[in-house]
Parts: sequence; structure tokens; C-alpha cells
Amino acid sequence: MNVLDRFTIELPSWGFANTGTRFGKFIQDAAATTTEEKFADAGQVHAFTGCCPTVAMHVKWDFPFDKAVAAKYGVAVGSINPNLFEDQIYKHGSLGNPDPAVRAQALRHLLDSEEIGRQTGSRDLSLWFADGSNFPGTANIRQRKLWFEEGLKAMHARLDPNQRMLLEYKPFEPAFYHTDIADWGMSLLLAKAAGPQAKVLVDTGHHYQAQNIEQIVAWLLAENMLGGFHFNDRRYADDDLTLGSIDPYQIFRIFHEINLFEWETGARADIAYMVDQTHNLKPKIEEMIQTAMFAQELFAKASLVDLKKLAHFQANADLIDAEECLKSAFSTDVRPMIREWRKSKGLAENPLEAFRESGYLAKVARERAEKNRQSVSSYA
Ligand code: LRH
Ligand code: MN
Repeated sequence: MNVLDRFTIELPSWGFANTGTRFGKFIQDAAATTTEEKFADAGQVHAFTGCCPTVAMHVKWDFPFDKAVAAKYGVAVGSINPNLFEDQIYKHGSLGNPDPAVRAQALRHLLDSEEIGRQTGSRDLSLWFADGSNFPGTANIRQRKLWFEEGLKAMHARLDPNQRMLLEYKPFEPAFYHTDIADWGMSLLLAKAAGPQAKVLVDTGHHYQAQNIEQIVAWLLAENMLGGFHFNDRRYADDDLTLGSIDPYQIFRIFHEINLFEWETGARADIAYMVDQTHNLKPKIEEMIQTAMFAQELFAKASLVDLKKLAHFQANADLIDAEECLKSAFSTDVRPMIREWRKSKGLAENPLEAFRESGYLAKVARERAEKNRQSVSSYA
């Protein structure tokens, strides 16, 4: 079995829409605005890459939605992302808000999102909370931790047996003094307190520069608390850039820790691989295809590490030989093997090229330009 047969990566619906930074949004004529258009574009990415069968949805941005539309484009609804960071009532937080009425409304939204997940047949509720504060002394951090424990426990209690809660952490932004779920440890403790169907979600952009992300991954695997990833890349903070565009070795090192864990335990880790990027400048569908292709490449490279040899060198502290096990795998050109895999699946050898030749982009740009050009917005 070719390792690529077991690699799929979920696409974010919001990666197909016009997004920007606080300094503005550059409109693309071909961008998707309706949920159906997002699924149509995701269908293109899956049709050409063969490894993106599901689309993550954001409750406020993508619903109401009929899941039959997803099937029309050859993909399915993936994880459900509640949104507790845009409504005005969440100014001082959601589950961590000092106002019990706001906490109750936040829990209501989470339970509604669970119900949406039942309707769409989605397994994962992907939870990110912007909750925090901007100034010292303005929030009771321990009290908010208790409110989060209460809220997440109440949400977990209403999960179906097959559903999971994936708790994402982020050190800062939009809060710039404290964030209630700021790192992997806080997420792990809250997930464990919530219940056995709650796991930790690692967004690669949600770490301080000096943090060793693959060590966090190794610990979460050891604790059986790793639920999934939001893959992207960054030079500075949560830049949400294209996977592997800044530090491709980072994602390779993460895949390696997972392979080593699976080899040692003989068990397949139950991990959801997802993309979480904002495509502000590059053509969105092409950037998504580029992302999927490079994710496959890094996954294939990591699978080439000779783990038996590595374990021997690690046991004997043969530092150079151990390191060379990773570096020779990382330096291996796996593109010929991946082209063979695509041919064996009836896919074009170069998905990006094939998509460009399909004319799909020009077609949707014509269809959507007028609508998109009407949606220009300003910062203030
Ligand atoms: C927060 C985040 C979260 C999503 C959002 C689009 O930074 O990573 O996962 O809800 O981006
Ligand atoms: Mn994320």
C-alpha cells in the first residue's frame, strides 16, 4: 500500500473566500462567496489532487447549508467550527465571559453546532475561543478557567458517541494580554476535564517562535490527546501562510514524530489533518492545490525515514547518523513516486498545471466578478 493512500487533508471553506488583514482585503473576481461556490472550488482541488475529500465549515459563515450540495461536487462536510468571536456580545469573551447570560448563549451556540454536526454527519467539532483580555488586572484568569471547564463539560455531556471536540489553543490575537486557552497544556487540561471525546488541536501558527512544535506533538501522542492539526506556515505570528512556504522541515518533523509513534506502538494515530490558511494574495484555488501537493510531498518524505535504523542510532546516541536518517529522507525527491501514485489513481501527474489548463478559474471569475467587486470593504 502506498503511504499516500492513507493521507487526506481537509480544506477550510474560508480559504476560498475573499479574506484579508486588518489593513484591508484584496478582492479576487473568482473568489467564492456562497457556501456552494466554496464546495465547488473544494471539489476542484479534490478532483485534481485526490487527497482532499472533506471541507471544514464555519457555522456563521457557511450555514444554512444542504449537505447534498457537497456530494454534488464530490466532497463531504468535514469538521464543524462554531464561531464565538464575532458577535458583539462576545466582547469580553464567550464561555469565559463574566456575564452568565453570555456564557449561557455561548454554550447554546456550541450545542447548536453539535446538532449541525449530527445533520451533516461530521465527527469533529473544531473549537477555537478568542477569549482573553488586553490589560493586566481586567480579568480573573482562574475564574474564567472554571467557567471554561463548566462550559466544555456541558458540551461534552451532549456529544454523540462518535463525535469529538478538538480544542485549539492560541497564545494571543485578538487578545493581547492573556488568552484563556493559550497553549497546549491549558488545552490538554481542559480537554481532559471535559471528557474522553475531547482532544487537543494543534494549529502550527499558534506558537511562539522558539517553541518546539513537534515536541508538543510527541507529548500529546504519548498522552493520547492529539486530535488534529490546522496546518499553515508563518514567519512571525499567526500569519496563516501556505503550508511549507517558510519552513517545510517543520511539517516534516511533525509527520516524523507521528510515524515514529505509530511504528513503536503499532497503532494508527487517530488524527485529523486540516488546512487553516487565509489566501489573501495568491489565487485561492491554486494556493489550495499547492498546499495539498506539498502536504503529500512532506508526508511521503517523512515516511522514508528508516525508523529501525534511527531507533538504533538514538539508542546509541549516534547523533550524526540519527540526524542523517531524517535529513536523507527529507532530501529525497519524492515527486516521481507521487506522480506514479497520481497516474495509478487516474489523476493528472501535475494537478496545478492540469487545473490551470481546465479553464475553471476563468469561468468562475467571469461568473463571480461582479458580485465580488461589489463587496469591497475598508478597515475603519
Ligand atoms: C484562529 C483560527 C481558528 C479559525 C480561524 C479561522 O486563529 O486558527 O482555527 O476558526 O483561525
Ligand atoms: Mn486554526
